[in-house]
Amino acid sequence: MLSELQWLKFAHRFTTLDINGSGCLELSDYAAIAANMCHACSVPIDSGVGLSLRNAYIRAFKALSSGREDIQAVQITLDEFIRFMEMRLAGRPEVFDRGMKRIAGLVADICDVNRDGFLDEKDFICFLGSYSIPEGEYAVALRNLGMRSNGPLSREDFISHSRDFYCGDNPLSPGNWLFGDFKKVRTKVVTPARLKSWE
Ligand SMILES: [Ca+2]
Repeated sequence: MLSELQWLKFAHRFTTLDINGSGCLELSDYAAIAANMCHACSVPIDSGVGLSLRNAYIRAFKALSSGREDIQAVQITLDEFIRFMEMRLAGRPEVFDRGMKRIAGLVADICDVNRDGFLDEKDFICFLGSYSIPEGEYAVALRNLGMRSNGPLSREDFISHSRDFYCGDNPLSPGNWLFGDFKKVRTKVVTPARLKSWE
């Protein structure tokens, strides 16, 4: 069973992935994220690294679709997404390291526009801007990740924060803030009871 913190993080992550705001996750959302990220970081989507990113996001969506046939028609609901995260990633850093670590490294490499091995604020905003995250949440992410006090994130910091976001359950982990303000769950399907303990 997920903790309230884990549930909030996954519900928040769902809304950041729902690029077209349909209330479900579709293949087109995942393709749009790869395209947005390449565009923000001036990487051609048809370059080797651009195609790797696009393929990584498409594979991630296929995993979420659990072998359903017509992937173009698949719509993942919030409950399905949260159930998948609960079964596959929550509390399982070894699963993250087997699959998603590679994607996180690829994202860090693409967003590291000047290729110095670190994500500065400008790089990190290219990352945040690739998802459906209101600009008003950028500052809270930068602050809680320590970028305003400690400076740029290394590639390893970024991967470690990603692992903490998906697998961790520590309210003090900076990685909780990797995709913006996870306490502001924006989905319409959150029940008041779910949010009560965070008011
Ligand atoms: Ca969508």
